[in-house]
Amino acid sequence: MAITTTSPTGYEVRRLSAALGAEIIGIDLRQPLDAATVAALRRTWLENQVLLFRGQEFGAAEQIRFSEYFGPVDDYPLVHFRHPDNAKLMLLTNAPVKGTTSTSRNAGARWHTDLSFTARPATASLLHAQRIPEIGGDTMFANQYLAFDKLSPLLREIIEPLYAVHELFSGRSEPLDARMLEMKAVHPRVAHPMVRIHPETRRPALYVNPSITTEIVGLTREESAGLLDFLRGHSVREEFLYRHVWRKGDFIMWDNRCLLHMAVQDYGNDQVRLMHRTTITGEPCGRVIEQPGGAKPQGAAQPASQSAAQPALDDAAQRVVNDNS
Ligand SMILES: O=C(O)CCC(=O)C(=O)O
Ligand SMILES: [Fe+2]
Repeated sequence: MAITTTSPTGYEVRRLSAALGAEIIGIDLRQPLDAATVAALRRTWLENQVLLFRGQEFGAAEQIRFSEYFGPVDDYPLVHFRHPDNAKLMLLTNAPVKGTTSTSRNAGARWHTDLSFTARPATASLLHAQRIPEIGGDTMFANQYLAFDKLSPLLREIIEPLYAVHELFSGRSEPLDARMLEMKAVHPRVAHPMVRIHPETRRPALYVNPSITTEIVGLTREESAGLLDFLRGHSVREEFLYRHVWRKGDFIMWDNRCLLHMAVQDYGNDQVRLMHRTTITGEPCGRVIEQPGGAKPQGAAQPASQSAAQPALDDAAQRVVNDNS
């Protein structure tokens, strides 16, 4: 495939790495876009998973307007990350916020996909670089279509029907503070398919969140740990990656349904990094396997998921729930 191509609506597309990503050249996001351009961008995004627009000097209103071309903008459920002046915007920074230590200063520091602790994981996340350290503070992305394709046919077949449990804050080694415990109570555990059929491209992608996937439904803890360990390493092999070195004014939109990402926290607090994030609400995916407060659901598991082809949560799922109580 050529490195640079021109879209039918006139913008240029320059590929960012062999694995994923495209820079869009020739669009000024301070202006509203027409429907044909939005449709073309959506196609380019689905083909490349990450879109990069450089040199975009716009404010919250323009970021929200652009985000809404791709779906409803979420007022982010992790409330402590919300921008203090605008619930549709997340503020990610290591600088103090209104005179207090920023709660988002360590956000996204491990490989993950956004909002997989809910049954509507984010479709897209969009990040606008306002202030960038002189060096460091990159963001890495890993293509999970490729991660799935590069498994052996037998392992693909084995994991295709499986579900895994995603649990908010489960990967943290430090004790949870009161606010986190409160958030955990309103976000019960969710079982997601380990291989997610992308709702738009219909391509299968590995869907294991290295930060918060705790176990595979129906396997013993030992079996589960072994397989998840392997998949955590496999899912971020070098040839699946793009690493973005930010410049002020860069605006990136990524697809959480087929990518992992992480913020590289290799800079000190003497250097300010400040990003504005918007999040697009996702399609229903997976099933809640506990109710808020940790209670078990009555009767059948809650409605599902990516397609009719996905099996319902069975007795094995219920056993995992019980084992954990
Ligand atoms: O700050 C970054 O580079 C990414 C943070 C993150 O995980 C996110 O915005 O979802
Ligand atoms: Fe994230």
